[in-house]
Amino acid sequence: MKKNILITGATSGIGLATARLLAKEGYSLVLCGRRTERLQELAGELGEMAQLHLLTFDVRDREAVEQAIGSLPEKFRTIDVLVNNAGNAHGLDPIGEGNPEDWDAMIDINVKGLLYVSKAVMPQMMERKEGHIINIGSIAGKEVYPKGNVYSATKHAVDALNKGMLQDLNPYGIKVTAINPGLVETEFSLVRFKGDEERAKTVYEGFEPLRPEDVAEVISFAISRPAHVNISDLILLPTAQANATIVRKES
Ligand code: NDP
Ligand code: 8X3
Repeated sequence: MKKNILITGATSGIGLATARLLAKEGYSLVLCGRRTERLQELAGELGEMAQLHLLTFDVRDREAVEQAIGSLPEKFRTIDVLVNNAGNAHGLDPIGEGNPEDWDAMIDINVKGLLYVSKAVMPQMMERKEGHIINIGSIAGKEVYPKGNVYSATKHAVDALNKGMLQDLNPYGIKVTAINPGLVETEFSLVRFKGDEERAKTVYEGFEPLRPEDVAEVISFAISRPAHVNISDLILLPTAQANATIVRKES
């Protein structure tokens, strides 16, 4: 039987592209996000290809996370793969000018949200001594770039949690994978710049960024490795990007 995969942040960008690809590949999917309408649209698009279940919750709300994942029907209750993808940057400011509400949002979503979802899913994997957790980190979790301060701190936390999960879940035979992309053109910058489309567009101008589908292919590859192979930590960059600060742009 094909694996059952839970994806957070399936309403947009990397999560959406991953849902589309994995549905095509015949996996059964639990698709999560806050925007119910988008989830329903996606179900309309993918429903004939794959078995789907939709969950609407905010990863910041621990009770809602527990309730949603606890309410999964029998058919979807065994989660073989968890893709911890939900997350965003909020703001891009020097630390002294940063907005504490943005800091709270990033810490609550990118770090605490990832923990809450993992906590709701891990016990059944530990019981079965089988499973796979894929954490979407970032190049910003490996290096810090100017004004990236708190976003980068949250992604460094994801990097640390990935390492911690690798160690603590090792006795249970659970695979743990971090995929750390560089610049991917999604709604990420639109969210970071609070809906400013012009500013968001400039982030991806003058070079060819990753497409969300590029990341989805790597997620699918990690999932489809044989039982004895685990991709533990992977950086994926557009060819034009050397690291967190160097991007070759055409002027
Ligand atoms: P998008 O903004 O396109 O997608 C973000 C997804 O996260 C949406 O589906 C959104 O769903 C979900 N999400 C955000 N906040 C919450 C919340 N509070 N509760 C539940 N779900 C939430 O961005 P990306 O696809 O680019 O981002 C996906 C992941 O990839 C993030 O972790 C990001 O940090 C990481 N990443 C992105 C890179 C990039 O350059 N784009 C590079 C490296 C890493 P909804 O709003 O419906 O809840
Ligand atoms: C997203 C990549 O460089 O915009 O994690 O922070 S970056």
